[in-house]
Amino acid sequence: MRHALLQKLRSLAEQRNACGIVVSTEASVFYFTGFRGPGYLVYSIADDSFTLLVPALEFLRAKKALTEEALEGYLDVVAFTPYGLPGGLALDATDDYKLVTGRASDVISSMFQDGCKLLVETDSITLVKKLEKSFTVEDVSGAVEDMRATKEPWEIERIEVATEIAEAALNTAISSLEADMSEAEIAAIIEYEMRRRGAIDHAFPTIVAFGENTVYPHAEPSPRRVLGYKPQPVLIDLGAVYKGYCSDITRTLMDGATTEFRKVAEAVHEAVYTAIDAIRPGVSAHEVYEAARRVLASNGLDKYFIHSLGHGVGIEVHEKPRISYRSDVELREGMVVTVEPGVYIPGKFGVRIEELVLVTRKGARVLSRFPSILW
Ligand SMILES: [Mn+2]
Repeated sequence: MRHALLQKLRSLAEQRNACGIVVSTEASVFYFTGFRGPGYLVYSIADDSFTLLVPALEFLRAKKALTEEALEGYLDVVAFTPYGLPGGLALDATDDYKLVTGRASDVISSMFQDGCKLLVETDSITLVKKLEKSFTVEDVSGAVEDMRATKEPWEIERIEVATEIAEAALNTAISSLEADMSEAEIAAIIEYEMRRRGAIDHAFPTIVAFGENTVYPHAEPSPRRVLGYKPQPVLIDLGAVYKGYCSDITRTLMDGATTEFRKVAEAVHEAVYTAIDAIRPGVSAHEVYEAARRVLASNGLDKYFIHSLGHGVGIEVHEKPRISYRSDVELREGMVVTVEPGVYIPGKFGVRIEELVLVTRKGARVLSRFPSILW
């Protein structure tokens, strides 16, 4: 599985005539190694070797991750500690325990010849500044993001399970809705249900909004706002993390929907599916955005659509590609993206419907299965 991804890193180093690569964002280290935590994946062209450099306390967990991913022959784990461990190490008797003293940036620097070109994927300016003292540093964050944007079949399977978990939790939450329940209680039910069903975490703090709170795209669930007896719109945006991969879906419902709510919700629903119909490999992301916007405009609602249409979903809940009016990214087979137009009418209510979609060879496959018309 993942050794094919390591091969892509090796090719990148070769193409750019570099002496090596350092990958250091938690999401990308996880992508290439299956280890989630602080660490650095280092590739050296000179000895054609991959090293996962982790703080001493993470050593055993990193080893375990590599065993689980069948990466043992491809990648060495080395632990570092800035000042050494005063009590010595119970583990240093084992053959494979490698501990080096020094800061990560010094350990990395010692692996390469001064002055060579080093490719770096990081969000740490400190690391870049330190490496720049000895090497020509080239940022490859964009290239790594592009690799991650196209999903392997095993990644898609994980996203599908994360979606099933979120939808099961959503189903429980909707059936639990009662007049005396608060937004926070519904959010708590969702988070509990996702964990109970195998999610390791939520992909982002669950959004539950009732009534006027639905006008905020990122509403915060309140323990004081209860549903009550009067018909109210209910907006729920949730996602689970399963084996490191996220899901992301939104539904807006209303029991006893008003005519005005129904009209807006139907326009948003049409916008979602018109945009999904526009998805296929080779199409520009902004064209998909425009397809949704046109539907809202023909209903006089486009001025209430105040965010982008969607985003890539994978190890991170927001990753490449962005689907906005400015995005000229070409969609490719294997990308997983959200399609989530929303209409937020100040002082009244908001409606957002979000589907999770896989770009296929011919078009799009909607991964989210939960009914989208709930009024
Ligand atoms: Mn989203």
